[in-house]
Order: sequence, then structure tokens, then C-alpha cells
Amino acid sequence: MINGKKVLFSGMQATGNLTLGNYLGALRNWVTLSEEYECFYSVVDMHSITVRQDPAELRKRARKLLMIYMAAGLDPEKNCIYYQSHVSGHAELAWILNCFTYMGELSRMTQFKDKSAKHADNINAGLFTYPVLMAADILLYQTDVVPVGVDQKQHLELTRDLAERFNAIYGDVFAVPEPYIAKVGAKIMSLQDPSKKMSKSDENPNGSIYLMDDPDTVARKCKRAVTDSEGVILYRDEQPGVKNLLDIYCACTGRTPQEAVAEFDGQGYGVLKTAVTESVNAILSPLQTRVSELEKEKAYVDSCIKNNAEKAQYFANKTLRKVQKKVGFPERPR
Ligand code: ATP
Ligand code: LTN
Repeated sequence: MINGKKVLFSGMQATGNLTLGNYLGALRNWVTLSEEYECFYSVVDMHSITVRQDPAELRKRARKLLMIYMAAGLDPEKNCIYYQSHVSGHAELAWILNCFTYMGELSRMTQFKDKSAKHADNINAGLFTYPVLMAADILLYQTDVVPVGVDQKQHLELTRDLAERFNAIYGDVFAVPEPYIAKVGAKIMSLQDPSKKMSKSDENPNGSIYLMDDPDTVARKCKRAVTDSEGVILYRDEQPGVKNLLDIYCACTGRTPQEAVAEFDGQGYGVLKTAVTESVNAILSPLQTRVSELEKEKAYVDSCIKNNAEKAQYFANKTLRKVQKKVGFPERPR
């Protein structure tokens, strides 16, 4: 608990350009949750270097991501929006937790298996212990809830196991976090292959709508979206492309699938695609305007970065000092 509120932690990697999937499935829910919880939203740049990055590019993307958090409606005065690399406690706690994590547990992580297959030339130890750093992120702040996509559930299970394992040995040190998996917009699929999720690391840029895409690009991508030859607009698994377009439309407009199906009754796919385009652009346009404003407000963004890093460091140190004491590190001279 901080200020009488439960604590929420989540983070995103600054790899690739954020997609509409990231926004509808994660960011937008973060904004809603920020009313109820004391929130820490991190740009997890330390996780990013588990895959080789261009330094200048990473720095640029990380700052853009932070501004997107703000532009999406996360108030930096109320939410702790910060870079993971600015708070040394993440690495320090990760080391300690590494010593409580079994090789077998990490070998079972599906994200590690996927990523090591994809980056066979660089299967580094950081990629292997990625989930431990993620556990440190969460446990440092005595987090109660963690909004994540289904793909991160396994990492969260590990985090809970580590917290319980540590608490069983040393007493109640960590809060044991719960996952929070949203239903609406939980999985937006690729426009080019509706069996795959829309992802920022997809090689085919036509499969994803990026948050910074201009209205014409959005229109073009929607127009090219894969559908089927059925010719009817129904919300069902047999028509995954149409279903995905309806999901996007509903997530953007707040309609239910039933309402959307009724609205498009008797219409062709062209009409649906135009409606999807408009609904997406109505969401993206104010977001993009705010990002470009923030790009000009350098001093303001810098001050948010500084204040929030200090705030995060303060709470992180509280947990870290407790943990260091428990495992037997000597007290620091004052
Ligand atoms: P990458 O392709 O780099 O793995 P990603 O686009 O899959 O990235 P993540 O960084 O893994 O995105 O996820 C950030 C957040 O966005 C997570 O909470 C994740 O669940 C959510 N998210 C990612 N893709 C989608 C999607 N297609 N639909 C809904 N939510 C998504
Ligand atoms: N692994 C997550 C990003 C992430 C995260 C976290 C999410 C790093 N640390 C802590 C929630 C809590 C991802 O790739 N989506």
C-alpha cells in the first residue's frame, strides 16, 4: 500500500514502434486503472538490451515511449512514469532473486524458447534471466496487481513463486502480486494474418497499425486487411479477419460485437473497413497531437523524468534495503 492505495506495476519495452494492439490491449487500460491504484509504469530499457540494440535508436524510442505513456493520458504527477535503467534497485534485486531461481524454471519459459529460436546467434544470459529482472521490477514496489497480456502470464507465475519462496525463508518481505488480464481489446490480431497477434516486431508493417501512422496509412492498411470470401459480416471464429476488424471497431468505439454486427447488417467489407479506419483515426489523432506537443516541451518532460526517477528510487530502496538485510549483507555505514 502506498498512500492508502494498492500498488500497480507494469512496463513496456521500447523495441519497435508501438501498435494499436499495445494501446488497446495495454496502455488504455493502464489509464483507467490509474484512478484506482498507485501506479508505476516503467519503460523497461534494461530488458530491451537482451536483444542487440542500436544505442541512439534505443534512447530515442525509449523517450518516445515515455511520451506516449503521457500522451495516452497517464498523468506524470500522479503516476510514476520512469526509465527502469534510472533506478539501480532493479538490477540489484534481480541479482539476489537470481540466486533463488532455478535453471529448470527459466528453461521452461516459453518466451525464452521463442526468443532464443529467433535470435539463435545471441542467446545471452540476460535473455535467459529476463523473467528474473521482470520479477525484480514487480517485487521492488510491493506490487499488488500487474496488468499484462496473456503472453506474460507465465512470467507472472514465476514472480509469484519467487515472492512466496523468499517469504517462506525470510518472513513477509514481498507482496505477492496478482495478474490483471483485461478482456476488452485483450488480443488484437495482425491485419495480414489474423491467426497471429498484432506485434511491434512483425516484419510485415502492413499487419500492424502503428500509433504514429497517419490517417492515410491507417486507411491503406485497413483496406488491405485480410478478410474472406464469405461476404457477410458476422462475429465468429470461422471469419477471423472480419472478427478482428470488428474487435478493433468495438474496442475503439465502445460498441459490443452484437451492436456492431447489427450496424453492418447487409453491408460489404468495404463499408466495415472504412468504419474501422475512422474509428482508429479518431483514437490516434489526439494521441499523436499530444506526442508532438510533448516533443516540444523538453524541459517539462525532463522534469517529469527526474522527479519520477527519484520517487521510484525511494520506494525501490525501501524494499531493497529490507531484502539486503534479510539475506545477510552488512549494514551500510551512515
Ligand atoms: P514484441 O513484438 O516486441 O514482442 P509486442 O507488440 O508483442 O512486442 P509487448 O512489448 O510484448 O508487445 O507488450 C506490451 C503490452 O502490450 C503487453 O501488455 C501486451 O500484452 C500488450 N499487447 C501486445 N500486443 C498486443 C495485441 N496484439 N493485442 C492486445 N494487447 C497486446
Ligand atoms: N516482459 C514484458 C515487459 C515487462 C513487464 C515488467 C510487464 C518488463 N517488466 C513488469 C509487467 C511488469 C513484456 O514484454 N510485455
